[in-house]
Amino acid sequence: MKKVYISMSTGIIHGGHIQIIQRASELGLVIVGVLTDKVVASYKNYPILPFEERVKIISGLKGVSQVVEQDEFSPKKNLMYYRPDYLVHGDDWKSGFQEKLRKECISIMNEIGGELVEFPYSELKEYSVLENEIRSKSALPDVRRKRLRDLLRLKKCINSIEAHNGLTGLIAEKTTVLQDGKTYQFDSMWVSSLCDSTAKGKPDIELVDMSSRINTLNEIMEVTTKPIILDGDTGGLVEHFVYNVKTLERLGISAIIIEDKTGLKKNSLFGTEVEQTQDSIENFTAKIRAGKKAQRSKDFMIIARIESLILEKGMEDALKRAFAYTAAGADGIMIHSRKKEPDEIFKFVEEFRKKDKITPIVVVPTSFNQVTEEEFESRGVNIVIYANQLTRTGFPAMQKAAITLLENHRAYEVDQFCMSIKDILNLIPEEG
Ligand code: SPV
Ligand code: MG
Repeated sequence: MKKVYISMSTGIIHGGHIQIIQRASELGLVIVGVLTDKVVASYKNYPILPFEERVKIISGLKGVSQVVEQDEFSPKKNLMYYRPDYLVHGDDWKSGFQEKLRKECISIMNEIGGELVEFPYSELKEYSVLENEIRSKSALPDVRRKRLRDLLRLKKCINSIEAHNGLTGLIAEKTTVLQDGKTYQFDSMWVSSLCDSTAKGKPDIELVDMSSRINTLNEIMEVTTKPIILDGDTGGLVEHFVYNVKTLERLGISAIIIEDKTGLKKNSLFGTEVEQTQDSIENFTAKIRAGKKAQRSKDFMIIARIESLILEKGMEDALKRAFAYTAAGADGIMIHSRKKEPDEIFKFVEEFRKKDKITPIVVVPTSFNQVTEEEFESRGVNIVIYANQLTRTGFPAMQKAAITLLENHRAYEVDQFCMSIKDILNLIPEEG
């Protein structure tokens, strides 16, 4: 009997899946490679059901002979091992980020003397409406809020990219890269105070108030499903913070990071060039405790950000604060630095991890930007935030276009930098 291989990630079985499996079983014994949770989370939303459940469901389907684990986005390893006669796939991977993978699979199948069989995706189109509907459920507050903790359980280190409006939210949500058989997407979004303020033409001094920050969050949440970490600046007055915690968790925000500064907040990357005052341990721990007490859901995270290194108060002060903040109930620690070299960040992580192996550590490598996520992970960091790169690349591109228009008194010269009208019209498809 011939062997047929299919990859599956779904947790919801609909008629379209049954149809593919039935057709595949007409070709031979069907082996289904079920994608692990980590792989599913790396190219689309966090799986609706855990791997073990998906295996049980798929094993029970008529026509499935064997279910195996697929621990990479590319089925390459399994194809080489099981050497099927047919690889079955929907033809929707002919374009988009999977195009490269398709070519690779064709050459593997040639190598092992097998063949790729593609089913027209158009026949399954009605099911994509159903899938979108199910996916949109992950944007609901209770589901989205817990995603950050889910991801932290699934991966040792996750990343986060800045988003400050619907469009940057969509970039954070959808950008996918396929590299060496693995897929990469951003795990979460960081709603930066710097970028939210900059987008409004305002300085980053806690001037953009919480109502306006919530408008930004809503705009992003309306078009995305990934978990959100809010840059909460100092958290404001304790009396206000407790209300804001409740509002944010009700919205479905996963975490707020508050920094241990007081008075007029200035951006940390100014360091000691401007006057900035660090809060006392006593006050800041009281704020953390009040926030944790106010919280209603179990998933929401309050992460304490330590400014000791930014303000040149020394490593000992940073560590003392870190342990005081976790003792007060902080769900994570963000350590910040504006040095180009990562040494003080690494030292902090090393010392903190000697006493605390579990509290998530967050870094924002804007200055120490040579360190890869893999290296941060190996040192014990759990969240890497790319805090401002979309704003810092988008702004000069727009400025260049504006200058070029003024210089040439027409739009012709700018056209070479522009996406096509067709692309901008199709950038955001209408739902339907
Ligand atoms: C932000 O993105 O607003 C931050 C990170 O707070 S930093 O700008 O590095 O202080
Ligand atoms: Mg900020």
